[in-house]
Amino acid sequence: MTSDKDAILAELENGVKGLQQEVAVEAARKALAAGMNPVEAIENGLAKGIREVGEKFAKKEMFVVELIYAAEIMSSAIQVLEPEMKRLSAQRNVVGRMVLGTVAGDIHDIGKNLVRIMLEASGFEVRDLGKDAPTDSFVSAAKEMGADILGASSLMTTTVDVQKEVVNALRDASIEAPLLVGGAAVTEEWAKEIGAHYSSDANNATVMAKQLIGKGG
Ligand code: B1M
Repeated sequence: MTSDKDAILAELENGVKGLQQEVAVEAARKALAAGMNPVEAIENGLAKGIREVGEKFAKKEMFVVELIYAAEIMSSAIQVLEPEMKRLSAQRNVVGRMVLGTVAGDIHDIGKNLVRIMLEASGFEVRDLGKDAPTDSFVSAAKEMGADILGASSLMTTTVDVQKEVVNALRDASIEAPLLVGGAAVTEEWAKEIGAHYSSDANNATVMAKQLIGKGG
């Protein structure tokens, strides 16, 4: 049984890093058929593959077009897993309202989309600003929807500073809702330094978000 699971995780990882869309998508279907938790399939399979692609890209062993294709493959496999993610943590009552986006200058949105899926599944109404979201849009969306909490994702060392701009813009607009930050370039120390709250992954983001709005268990 464990070896079946390991084989599926390896196929998920290899489908992404080997740029084989059918392998990754088929492995996602197999993961569901085998009763695997979709979050585990993403974290221990697909995400391992895409991070390896990122390392190869950094070492100039892969081209940007391959990076783009690997990201597309990952997204299409996530689409297969998404309904089960939602079903597993489905909750009817709205626990809170959240504005979420990838900061200006940054177009990475796979992780942010996972965070949105998990938040929605655990009862949050989410206003998704998408990627490369202007700092002002965090403020205007928070006012419009009466957000209880905001979230800003950033994947690059060159765009983490923009999270600080979001903190400042919220403060200038007298918005007191907490800001959750995450993404590969973000650390707990950075979050503390800018007066935000850190979350390491999509699962943890839902736990943190609930705690921050006083709905944590
Ligand atoms: Co690019 N990229 N990329 N990229 N990319 C990185 C980030 C990089 C580290 C790769 C590398 O060189 N090793 C590097 C940044 C280096 C740096 O920091 N300075 C890099 C670069 C340089 C670039 C370009 C500049 C490349 C170029 O064009 N020359 C360009 C950026 C353009 C721009 O943004 N202005 C670029 C483009 C792209 C693609 C479009 C091809 C694609 C993104 C597609 C997409 O997102 N739709 C891409 C990808 C795929 C990556 C890597 C390989 C993988 C990112 C990913 O999807 N991971 C990445 C390498 C890496 O991260 N190690 C890399 C999987 C995902 C599930 O994890 O996003 O970390 P992650 O999300 C996690 C947690 O971080 C957390 O939860 C998620 C799930 O558990 N989380 C949050 C995320 N957001 C959160 C928010 C929260 C809480 C938790 O609260 C609000």
